[in-house]
Amino acid sequence: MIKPDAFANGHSGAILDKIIKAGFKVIALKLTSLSASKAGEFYAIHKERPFFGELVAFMSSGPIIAAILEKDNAVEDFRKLIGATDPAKADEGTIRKLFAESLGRNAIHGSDSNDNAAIESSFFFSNLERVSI
Ligand code: FUP
Repeated sequence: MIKPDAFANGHSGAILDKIIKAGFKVIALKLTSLSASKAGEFYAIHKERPFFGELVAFMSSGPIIAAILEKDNAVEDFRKLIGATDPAKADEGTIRKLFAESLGRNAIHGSDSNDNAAIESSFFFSNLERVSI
């Protein structure tokens, strides 16, 4: 998911270009926005954390781009491509290093396991909205 900061700052095209050039196939793609309620549902795992309110407010503050990506070893390779959660700690050349504003406004989300990738894909997309490649 391209987050509201990266969308608002005009980085969506450059981010998608890096993702495709890194070998990921786009299986589904959607420009949308999250209500506070949907953002809270997406990040429910963090609901007891002190930053939850701020996270929900940010994630519902503007458009996002959701995508399903396919590649061998996709979860691990995508997390390498996006870099550490805090852009100040992200490696040079990673998407968060290049495009994120801060820990809370960090440009992009990537699923952290195959199981969560399946859950998060179904959060945004029906089967009709996915291509088979
Ligand atoms: P990541 O898997 O890299 O997206 O990171 P987490 O699941 O740990 O965190 C989800 C989001 O919560 C981050 F993208 C940004 C936000 N967050 C904060 O705002 N403060 C923190 O201390 C940790 C996470």
